Amino acid sequence: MTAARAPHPVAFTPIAEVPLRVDTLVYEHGWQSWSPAGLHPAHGTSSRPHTANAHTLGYRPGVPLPERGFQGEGLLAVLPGAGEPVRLFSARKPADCVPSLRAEVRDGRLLISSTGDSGCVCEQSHSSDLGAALAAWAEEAAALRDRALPKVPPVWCSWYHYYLAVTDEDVLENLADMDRLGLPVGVVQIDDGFEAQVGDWLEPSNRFERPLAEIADRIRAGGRRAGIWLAPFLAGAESRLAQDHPDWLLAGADAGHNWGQQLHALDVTNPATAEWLQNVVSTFRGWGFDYFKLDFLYAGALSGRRRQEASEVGAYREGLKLIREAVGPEATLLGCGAPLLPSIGLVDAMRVSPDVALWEVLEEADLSQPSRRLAMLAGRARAFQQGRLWLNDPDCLIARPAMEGREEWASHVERFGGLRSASDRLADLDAWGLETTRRLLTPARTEPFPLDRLDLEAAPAA
Ligand code: 9PG
Repeated sequence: MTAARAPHPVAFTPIAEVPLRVDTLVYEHGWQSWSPAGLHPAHGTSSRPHTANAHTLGYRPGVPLPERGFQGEGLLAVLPGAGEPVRLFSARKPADCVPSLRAEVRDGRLLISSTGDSGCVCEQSHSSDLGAALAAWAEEAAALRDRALPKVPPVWCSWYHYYLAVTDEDVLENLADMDRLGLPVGVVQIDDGFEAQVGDWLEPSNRFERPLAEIADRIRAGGRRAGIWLAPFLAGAESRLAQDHPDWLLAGADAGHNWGQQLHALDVTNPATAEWLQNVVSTFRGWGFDYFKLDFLYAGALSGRRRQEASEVGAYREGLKLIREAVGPEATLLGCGAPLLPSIGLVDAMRVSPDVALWEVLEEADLSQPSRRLAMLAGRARAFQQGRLWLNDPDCLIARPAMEGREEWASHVERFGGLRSASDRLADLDAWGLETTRRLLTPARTEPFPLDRLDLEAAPAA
């Protein structure tokens, strides 16, 4: 457990007031991939983290949430009531400044307030259709993207069966099974677990006997692309990276706690850190990997004392640009745990929800935690981003019998992905699992998600 830090004061300035009616709704868009997003009755209160660490890993780090009401990060909309136009508040220039936007009930009205100066926020009035308003916003924001959305083949990912215990043998077993079963997998992506430590990416864990370059060769020999998971802006306190190069770490920042250790963020404005980062990703590229699941990206946008003057969003975008420059235009970049608005234009695909889980935790959950139901809520609330900002990654299909609610989850993936990936040990699939995996593993859809299918439903008030 990390000790909770006293949040530094963050100033909110009122920017609008909306008369509150019984049917007034608020659309709240959280900071990063795992943060909640959804539509709520305006008199309610959205999800809150249960611990300081859950705040850092699932919400906007360092920015406190209001006691009651809502806080969108760079994007918040109010639906004043039947027939009234949607009022959409957003970052004017998401590559420069992403304001936090609050909606709170005050004296029978809904008060909207924002961080940042007035140049940072803008308000647009749209039709009374929320989906159309969000899609129009995304189409405008997509001006930051100067590459077309790439054709990404269907992906197999090691995470949701093997988790951290993945071995090179496991990857090869599934590779053989893809051929045996004739499954249309085009990218084999090794997830977390191959590395000695988070941060020490070029040192293998002792579960990998063969060099990663050899695994990539084996994957590519079957005509597939090789993919790798990295948390490029993180270093675990136990990593050699953190121990040998304390000056590469972002001073005064708390990147949270995971893998049984405190996490540090890297300061990519330090030229030595930038050089190391580019060397890591180009080494993987040289080994034959050209699909990168870039995870825990929130660490690149933490506040702290940087070597060179840069805003949080500016430093984050610089970090992603360094990676793109090193891997080249042909590689696919999938963001995960990633600040959403700050990533626009810099990733090809984006995880738009918390992790799916094999079964539901029954206690009333913080909405950023792994869960099928919560992944569906967030994935649906961010469906408008598909094909506009990036390829939406709804998270992997899990189709083996052990997956609770697998039919419902498969329908969600089929409807909302975007990127298509599957994460079972293929030998565990029964007839239904195999048929469903075969059917859902299509190349990523690049078309914008159709507006008439953005049926956002309001969640009951907390
Ligand atoms: C690998 C995994 C998988 C998964 C990612 C990410 O502590 N946390 O809040 C936490 C959230 C998400 C998470 C891990 C931890 O999962 O989304 O697909 O790649 O990392 O470690």
